[in-house]
Amino acid sequence: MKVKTQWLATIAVATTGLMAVGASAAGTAKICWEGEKPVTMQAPLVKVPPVPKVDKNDALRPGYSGKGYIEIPWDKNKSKGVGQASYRVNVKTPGVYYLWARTFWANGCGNSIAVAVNGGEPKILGEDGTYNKWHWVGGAVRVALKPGVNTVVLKNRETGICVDQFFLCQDPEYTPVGKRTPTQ
Ligand SMILES: [Ca+2]
Repeated sequence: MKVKTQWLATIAVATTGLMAVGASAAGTAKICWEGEKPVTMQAPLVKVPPVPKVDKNDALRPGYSGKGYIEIPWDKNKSKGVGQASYRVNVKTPGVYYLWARTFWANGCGNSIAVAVNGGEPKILGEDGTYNKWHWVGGAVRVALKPGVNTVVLKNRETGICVDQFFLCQDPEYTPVGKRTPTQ
């Protein structure tokens, strides 16, 4: 009887160890939402369409998902730092996520966005050299998400930028491609 009890105890310890390993490995949770659906937004940020009439280069950027995208129209960075858009993101699986955004740099002058999660320091995405087409930027930015509602804020770091979708995933190796189906 004593031997059997020890054996069961060994199995219990081994099982607990395996569960701990599983819990520490990268998860597979993925979250996606549309840029044009903030809960709050201030000028100069706009939802497109309709296309804002700020300067002659303004145009609809085809290839977006959903009903459009959010834009900080190019104004020679006169409004830099002014206005933001905030999103409420529901999280079922808390933990560390990698942040991505599907962006369009409207000219060669703006190629980055700043995003703050749950009131934290804004993280910078972009600063790449892909202009005039929708493409995903990010992947290097890690954020901690809690269960339930999280707040994600798009800041006006520079103008002449568009954001079609945001994406969060737990897998560091995963790279989003094209338009995604929103999860919320
Ligand atoms: Ca969109």
